[in-house]
Order: sequence, then C-alpha cells, then structure tokens
Amino acid sequence: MSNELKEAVIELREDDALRITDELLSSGADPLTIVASCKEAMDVIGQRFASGEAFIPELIMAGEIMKGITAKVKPHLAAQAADEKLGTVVLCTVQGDIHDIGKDIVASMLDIAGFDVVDLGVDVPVTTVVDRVREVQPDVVGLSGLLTVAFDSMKATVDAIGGAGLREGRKIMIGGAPVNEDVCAFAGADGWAKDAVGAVELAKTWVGGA
Ligand code: B1M
Repeated sequence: MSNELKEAVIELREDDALRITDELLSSGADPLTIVASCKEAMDVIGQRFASGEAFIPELIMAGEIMKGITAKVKPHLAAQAADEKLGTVVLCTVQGDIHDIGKDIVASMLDIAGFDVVDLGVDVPVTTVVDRVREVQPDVVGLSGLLTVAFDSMKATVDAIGGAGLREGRKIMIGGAPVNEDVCAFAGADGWAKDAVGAVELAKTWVGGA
C-alpha cells in the first residue's frame, strides 16, 4: 500500500496523487495495489461525508481524482491481458445508482482476464438490462451498486431476468462496497465479489476457466 498516495487522495491533492501514481507505476508497483490504496482513501472520504466533515463537492473531486488514477493504471493492467476468450459479461450499475468507478475497474479486470464485457453504464433501468441480456445472451450478468437503495434495484433486476426466462445457462454476480452475503441472498443473485479480483475469480469459476 502507498500511504503517500492514500494521503494525497484523502487530502484531494489531485496533482500530487497523479504524480505519485506515475512514480509508482514507473517503479514497477503492482497496479492493483495502487487501486487498493485509492479504495482505502475513498472509504475515508466516504466516512467523512457520512459524518458531516465532507460534502458533495469533496465526493465529486475524489471521484475525479480516482478516475484520473484509474486511467493511468488501466494500460498497466492491459499489459497482463489474456489471449483466450472466456465468455461474455453484461455489466452495469443498477437503476438509481450512478457510482461507476468500481464498476469500471471490474470491467477492465474482466476484459483483461479474457471476457468480452458489454458495459451498459450507470443508473440502468431493469427493462434495459433484461433487453440487453436477451440480445447478448451473456454467460454472466454483473450488477454493481454502492447505495443501500441499490439493493432493491439489484433484486428487481435479478427477478426480472428470471421472470423473462433468461436465467438458465447464466449466472448473476453482484458487487459494490456495501454488498455482502446477506445482500446477495436478498437480491437472489448467484454470487457476489468484494473486489475486482474476486469478480474475475468468480466469473472464471462459472465459465470453467479457473
Ligand atoms: Co457517493 N456515496 N453518493 N458519490 N460515494 C457513497 C457510496 C457512500 C457510502 C458515502 C458515505 O456516505 N459514506 C454513500 C452511500 C450511503 C448509503 O447508501 N448507505 C454515498 C452517497 C450517500 C451518495 C449520494 C446519495 C450523495 C448525495 O447526493 N447526497 C450520491 C448518490 C448519487 C446516485 O448514485 N444516485 C452520491 C454521489 C457520489 C459522486 C457522484 C459524487 C461520487 C461517485 C463518482 C463516480 O462513481 N463516478 C461518489 C463517491 C466518490 C463516493 C465514495 C466516496 C467512493 C466510491 C468509490 O468510487 N470507491 C463512496 C464511499 C465508499 O465507497 N466508501 C460513496 C472506490 C471504488 C474503487 O470502490 O466502488 O467499492 P467500489 O468498487 C470496488 C468493489 O466494491 C468492487 O470492486 C471495486 C474495485 O475493487 N465492486 C464490484 C464494485 N462493483 C462491483 C461489481 C461486481 C463485483 C465487485 O460484480 C458485478
């Protein structure tokens, strides 16, 4: 973990955060360790927001910094890309939720691991997910959400996929900071992952690539 990077993100020092990221990457640091440091920083900012010490502009700024860091990290992840195609994943952030930083990292990691990723974006209506699942016929459907209200959207989306007769032969994965076993059971998903590495491992298990 890079404490220097974590501190720079927490203190919203964008230039420093991007410079430290460059330095870490050129010194051969593991890109996923960089992402993990940033996630810790985002958790601190989130706690400050929840306790009234930080406000929406800070959340927005933190999001922008994180996006800048992710853009720098992605090409280094791509260097480890697999040749073999493992399957297709339809991925989105569920209806009512616009958080996409974690989803985008999951999308990149799945892509690098050999999955074709169809990313539907954020705040995606249940009907859109169902329509795209019918069209794409993916092996895995991935639903991301960071808000507690997203749990209801996840459940509604899982139910609608089942209701449309589209669950056979595919798995549904959920994830996002507040997601755990209980949320997975509530939503009726097949599994959940706590981070992007876990998401790739689970998806690989499902398609027989692990
Ligand atoms: Co918001 N936000 N936010 N926010 N935000 C949280 C989530 C919050 C926990 C902060 C807090 O209060 N402590 C809180 C939710 C509380 C709750 O519901 N219980 C919150 C709130 C309240 C809100 C608003 C409602 C604020 C407001 O307007 N009053 C609003 C909601 C808007 C909406 O969605 N409708 C809002 C808005 C925003 C911004 C737009 C300003 C910005 C997001 C920018 C963006 O995404 N483009 C933002 C941010 C930055 C955060 C925090 C600080 C950081 C999120 C983040 O990017 N983390 C967040 C606090 C926190 O997370 N602790 C917070 C870094 C990222 C790498 O981690 O997304 O967890 P994460 O992804 C990880 C794993 O979770 C996993 O892999 C990723 C990589 O390891 N993963 C998956 C993610 N998706 C997966 C899917 C999988 C598997 C694994 O399978 C499919």
